[in-house]
Amino acid sequence: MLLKSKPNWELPESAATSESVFQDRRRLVKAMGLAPIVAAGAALPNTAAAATADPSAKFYPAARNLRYRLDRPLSAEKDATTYNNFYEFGSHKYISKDAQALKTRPWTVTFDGMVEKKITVDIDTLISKMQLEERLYRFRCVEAWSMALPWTGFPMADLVKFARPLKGAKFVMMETFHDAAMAKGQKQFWYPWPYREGLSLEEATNELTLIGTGAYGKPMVKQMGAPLRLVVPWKYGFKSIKSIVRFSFTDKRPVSFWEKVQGKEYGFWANVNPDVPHARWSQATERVLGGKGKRVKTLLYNGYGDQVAGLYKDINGENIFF
Ligand SMILES: Nc1nc2c(c(=O)[nH]1)N[C@H]1C(S)=C(S)[C@@H](COP(=O)(O)O)O[C@H]1N2
Ligand SMILES: [Mo]
Repeated sequence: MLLKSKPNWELPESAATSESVFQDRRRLVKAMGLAPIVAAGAALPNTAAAATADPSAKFYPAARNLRYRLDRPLSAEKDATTYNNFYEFGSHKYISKDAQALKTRPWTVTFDGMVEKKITVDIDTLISKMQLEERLYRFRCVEAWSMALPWTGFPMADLVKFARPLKGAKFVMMETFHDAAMAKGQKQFWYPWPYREGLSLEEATNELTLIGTGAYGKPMVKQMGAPLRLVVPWKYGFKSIKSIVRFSFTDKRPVSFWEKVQGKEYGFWANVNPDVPHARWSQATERVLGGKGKRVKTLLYNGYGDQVAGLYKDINGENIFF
């Protein structure tokens, strides 16, 4: 993000999939009794396929929670899976092939810091304890492009309950894997690996805050942050940390990855606001991915003010919008 984002003309221009088309495809998949491709692979008498199959595939597609509606068409799956920010695999958008090096099983998640008891749990055990649902959310990157996505996951509030933080905990720090042999981008020593992000506990337990385990009715693809990522739709995209291995509860505000790199441009709160420009560009409008260069007005809190504005009413003396 220190680099200028790619100019529009470098992007593939595929049309957005409308919600109804997407639902039809899901219905078709269901009617055919087909689980996603990985699960079908597991059914074959092929041990290699079985060994690499995603054990969580059986939970997809999850039922859609109709409380969360969009004001625009969903982004095409192809756009969401081929235009990504995942600096662990390179500091540009076209990392989807390289990201296939990410090994997502075995995968454990650790809960530590101010918790009743430190817990390390296998990802599939964790997922099996949670109720997965699908939600349609807008997504706004600080670089002023946006998408609309069908996430699958569970409320982060349920994860916090599972972790059993102590009364004095006020924030949760999240951490991505750190393995430079697997993720070549982590050889770029000038970045403060591993990627870290943080939320206040009120933010983490807000109804909108989702722990994403999938998208487009399937387990999360690697380039989008498999097997577990954060989804906070009212904040700039860099807050939505991918491929999480650790949740650490604390009474001190954590310093996030981009805050460490360039704190004057990428703050802790990073709530979307069209009237507060980034240090180097305006945030007033956004380029809709797959929208043939179309720009739309950016909404305060990315349109989620009803749910989240109250979180910030007592925060004084600092800018909650970058
Ligand atoms: N670990 C990690 N998480 C990350 C990033 C990253 O580079 N590494 N990029 C962030 C940024 S800047 C954005 S916009 C979103 C992009 O998510 P997407 O590729 O699924 O659209 O992931 C966020 N989470
Ligand atoms: Mo971003």
